[in-house]
Amino acid sequence: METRTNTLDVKKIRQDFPILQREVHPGVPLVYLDSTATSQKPAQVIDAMDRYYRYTNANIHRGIHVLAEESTADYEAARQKVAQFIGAESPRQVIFTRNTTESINLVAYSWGRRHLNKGDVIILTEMEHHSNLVPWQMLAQERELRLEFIPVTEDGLLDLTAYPALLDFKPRMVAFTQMSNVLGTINPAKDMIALAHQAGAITLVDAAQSAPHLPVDVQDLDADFFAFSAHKMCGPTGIGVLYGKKELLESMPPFLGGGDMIKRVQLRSFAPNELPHKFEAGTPSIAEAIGLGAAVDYLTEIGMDKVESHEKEIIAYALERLEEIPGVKVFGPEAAKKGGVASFTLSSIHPHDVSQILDRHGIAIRAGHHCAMPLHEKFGLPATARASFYLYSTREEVDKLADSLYEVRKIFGM
Ligand code: 7TS
Repeated sequence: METRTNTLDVKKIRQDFPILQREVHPGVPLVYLDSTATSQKPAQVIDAMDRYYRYTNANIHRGIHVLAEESTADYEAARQKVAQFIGAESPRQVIFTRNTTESINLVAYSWGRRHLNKGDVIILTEMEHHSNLVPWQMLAQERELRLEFIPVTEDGLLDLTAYPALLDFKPRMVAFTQMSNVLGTINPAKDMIALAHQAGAITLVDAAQSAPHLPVDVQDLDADFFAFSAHKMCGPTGIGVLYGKKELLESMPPFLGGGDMIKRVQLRSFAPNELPHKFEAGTPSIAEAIGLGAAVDYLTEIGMDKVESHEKEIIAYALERLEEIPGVKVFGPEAAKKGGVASFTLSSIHPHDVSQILDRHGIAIRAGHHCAMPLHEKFGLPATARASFYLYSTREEVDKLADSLYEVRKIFGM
């Protein structure tokens, strides 16, 4: 069994993930190839949350008792860890939200409604997840804004030759994904941001797929906003992050109103709290923040550069194995330009049927439009099957996927 790549001791890593020890049918072990949707969680994360509920549970920022103080300290320590993980100058620039979707909605709602007016232009790309499309569409409808799109090439890359002409429209915002959840394409975020800034635009990076899989540094990127979810990076559901530049966050009105986000309240008015609390109304996801902190510790100890190289090896091998299967077409660029995502079709077999047959072999993939309907339309497809990989994925699992796809062909008489 080939579980060690040049970079990671995958066998050892897999032992950290209790779910990877289970069988999904009698005698059939789980082959989890759906980490783009959500990653599995190591015991280190599960235990940190369990410990919190067993020994520390209390509401934060309010009680003057031991549990409340410990709980607050743990929650704020998690914020500090996240700040360090993404290279933020200060933890005050790290806002805890529910997920990437909420982070982007926060920016569209609060920054967008404060700063954008009729006729203003927003640039997006054709490969965006619905989370980085619909909030801008809602804002555009309300404010009569114009949305423009960087096209995607046949190879699944952004057609950046079209970008300068779009920047001539003097957009106010350029929002794009750093890694596509369908094509796996890694976009040149730093260059795209620099060009956007030269044109006077603010930038938002959808890092839902990049932060879990690549080393990221918001200051090096010079990103204005940067959004991601804990559940895709070994952390729990229910917590995400919005990073923002301080002066931008300070220029924005609160998103939700309620407890914790205020400094002072009178019957008819309020004064908002300091960053980051201004954007964290109500009791937050405390255990989840602590779980995210543990996930950051876990990934940091392994090393994001190693996670990235491991996935590069796995995706290169996966493309090699998939492309040898007659009838398989994988979408997106060559392995060197993408992360661990392989979306494919198998002849005219519906991806749901492919997924269902793979499930009999314990293989979990996703089938559908992966919340990127416009991108699928561009390629003239209602759906694709998608296998995605993470730090615990092995070459042996890729082999099982390939072998099972031959089975699918056989079942369909090919
Ligand atoms: N942006 C990208 C690029 C994503 O891949 C996803 C989730 C989101 C935003 C939204 O993240 P959420 O945590 O707010 O839901 N992508 C997927 C996926 O590909 N399959 O399931 C969820």
